[in-house]
Amino acid sequence: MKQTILAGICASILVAGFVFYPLLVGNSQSAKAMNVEFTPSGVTKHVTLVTNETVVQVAPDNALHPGGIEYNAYTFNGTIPGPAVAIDQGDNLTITLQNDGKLIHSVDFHAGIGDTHVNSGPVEPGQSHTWSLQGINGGAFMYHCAADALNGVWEHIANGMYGVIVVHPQNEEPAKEFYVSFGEIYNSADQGLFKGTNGTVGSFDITKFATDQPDLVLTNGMAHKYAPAVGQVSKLELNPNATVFNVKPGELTRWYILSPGPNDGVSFHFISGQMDVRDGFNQQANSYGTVLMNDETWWVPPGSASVFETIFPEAGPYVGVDHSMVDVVKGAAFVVVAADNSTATDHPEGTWVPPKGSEYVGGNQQAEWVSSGASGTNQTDA
Ligand SMILES: [Cu+2]
Repeated sequence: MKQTILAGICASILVAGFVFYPLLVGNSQSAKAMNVEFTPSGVTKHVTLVTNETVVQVAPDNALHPGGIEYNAYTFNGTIPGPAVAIDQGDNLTITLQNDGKLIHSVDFHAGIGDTHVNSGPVEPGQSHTWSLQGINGGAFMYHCAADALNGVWEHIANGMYGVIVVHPQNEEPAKEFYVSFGEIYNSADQGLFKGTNGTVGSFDITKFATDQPDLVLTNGMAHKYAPAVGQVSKLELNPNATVFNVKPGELTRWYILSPGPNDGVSFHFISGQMDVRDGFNQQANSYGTVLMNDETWWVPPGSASVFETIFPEAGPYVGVDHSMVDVVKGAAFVVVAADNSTATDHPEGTWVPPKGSEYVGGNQQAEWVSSGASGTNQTDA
């Protein structure tokens, strides 16, 4: 009976994909139609995304997951998530999708508008495809694999094929910026909390997926990646190799929070902090938008990214969490330490985003860019 229900669900999604896919092909919407004002920069940047199937460690060795957990992931550039891509509003971005894997992969860039700018279309093993989009709206947007014209898109996202693209608004203020994605893992080998997988490398579990029972919620590819421990009197070690976020008390910080799902969103909150939401959909102030000031918790729905700004006024610890508590247990928390000795470049691994005006395109990745017709160069970020 359960199999029948699952087959029905999958068939429904497939039918929806087939129905909607032709509607996505064809006319592009213009920036004018979106009522957005910006100045084309004349800059073209280029990023290469390489797709593959890769075993990734998704949970550290701790009491919750004895021995740690490895998983048969699908990846952009070998990691969950893929590289954080950043351009400035008005830039053009040329994307090359190169498929080094054994399965059909693709990519869908939410920052673009119009099918030919958003979707690569299916790229078969050994093939590549290059296309471009323009950064029209400022903000942070998801990109993800769309599999073979949506057939299997749920599995490819659940297996790790997602990332963020930041379009820096033309009126953006300088700030120390960080990127964190929260993504679910549905693992056929995971026997649950305090049990783990006993060394088995599991794969996508469609029953757990269809019944909304993720085993883990990853922060930039690993549960509790940036959370060393919980508890003061009774301490539970979460990750002995964790790195934490460092900021100066009083400095402006900006957070790009990606909620790739595939099913659940993120109730984002800073313990001991409040934040301003900069999602850009309220244009009453400017194209950047000033939506909510001094908010406590903000819902980032699955399939989107939000931009938050906050100042940590006092020295000491703060914690960024998905305030859905089951997700905290499954990995969705990270530690921020405010201290005067923090520097501008002391970002934890995987959290750096090329800032506005940067010559770099991808965080922690080789980046290529072509400016106003000048020749491209290969760069590696700091
Ligand atoms: Cu894929």
